[in-house]
Amino acid sequence: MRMGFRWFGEGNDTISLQDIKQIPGTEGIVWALHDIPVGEEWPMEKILEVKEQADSFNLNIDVVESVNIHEDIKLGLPTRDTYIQNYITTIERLAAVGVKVICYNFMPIFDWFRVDLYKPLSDGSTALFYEHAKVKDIDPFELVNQNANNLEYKMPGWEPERLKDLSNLFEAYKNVSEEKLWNNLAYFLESVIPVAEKHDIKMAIHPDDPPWSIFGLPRIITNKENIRKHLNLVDSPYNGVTLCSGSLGANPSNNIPEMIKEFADRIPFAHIRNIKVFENGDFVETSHRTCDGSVDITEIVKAYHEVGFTGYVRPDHGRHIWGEKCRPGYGLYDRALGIMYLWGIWDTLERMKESRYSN
Ligand code: CS2
Ligand code: MN
Repeated sequence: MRMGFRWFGEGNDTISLQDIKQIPGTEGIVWALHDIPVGEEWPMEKILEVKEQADSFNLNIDVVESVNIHEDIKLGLPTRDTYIQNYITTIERLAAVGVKVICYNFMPIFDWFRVDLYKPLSDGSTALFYEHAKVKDIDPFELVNQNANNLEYKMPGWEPERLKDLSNLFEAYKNVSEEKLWNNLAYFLESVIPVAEKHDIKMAIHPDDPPWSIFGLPRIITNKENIRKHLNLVDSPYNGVTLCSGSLGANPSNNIPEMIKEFADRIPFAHIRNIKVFENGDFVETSHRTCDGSVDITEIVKAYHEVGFTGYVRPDHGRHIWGEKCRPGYGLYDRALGIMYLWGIWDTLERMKESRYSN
């Protein structure tokens, strides 16, 4: 597996490329141009700027997360063709600088959704927290405004220019059933996958987080059957999945090692992280260690090892520990610890494999 670390860019992250370089076994940054509004083409000079920065630390830029999808594409509006064209231009430019994987998601309006970004844990750290009952009852407008006003950093999908449009967006999604969202996804894939094939760049959809409908909005990338359905919409190695153990793991009936084995050759990129799921449906982010949460990280790494995974991987959200001030879920310390845990399991499995052969 090839380890990467998400980086939000110069001036947009508390973490430096030098910090990332010092995490053992980390080859690259997982990056994006976060200041380009969704739907616009990514300017080549800005892409090259990131490449130069990464090059100077000898870090690769092979994985982009995310090139976000304009709502008009998800809604299936006539204007989608312009946005798809812009998307294609961005794919071509990214391919030209050697990008290998583009992660994206197809969640209406919101990206990952939590109720509390700084839930205190018993060890004195804080972490992202999802409270099932609250999400069922709360008015999304109230919650979003609270969070948008309080945040030092923009949350993914919570960009102010989109939030002011929130009621129109909710209105527009009233006409979009799950089936329609599937059709709109198929339309998008049919346009972009041939381009991805031509330029040898893999498209990898991120599962919905949490993997169920919230606020009455459709969500479709939620479980094994639906991932299979997605992969079959356009049956190409360039139409893949970013298998995120934390997003899928919020539903305890999702068997992630099973998915890794079934979809092995369609997972160009993996997110590995743990969460603790409670009986009432709440969940909180924990350290990556298996015994700290509900997701069996050991079994997951073992499954990747068994299928001979050579794709890209990154740790995902971590807790905020040691007093670190950082983007919610994206501190240096807990994610760096996560990487060491993943390598610990991986290296042990490698050693066991070698000794099996030598005995
Ligand atoms: C996710 C998303 O992995 C993550 O951090 O929670 O924010 C993810 O980056 C996007 O959904 C991918 O498009
Ligand atoms: Mn993820």
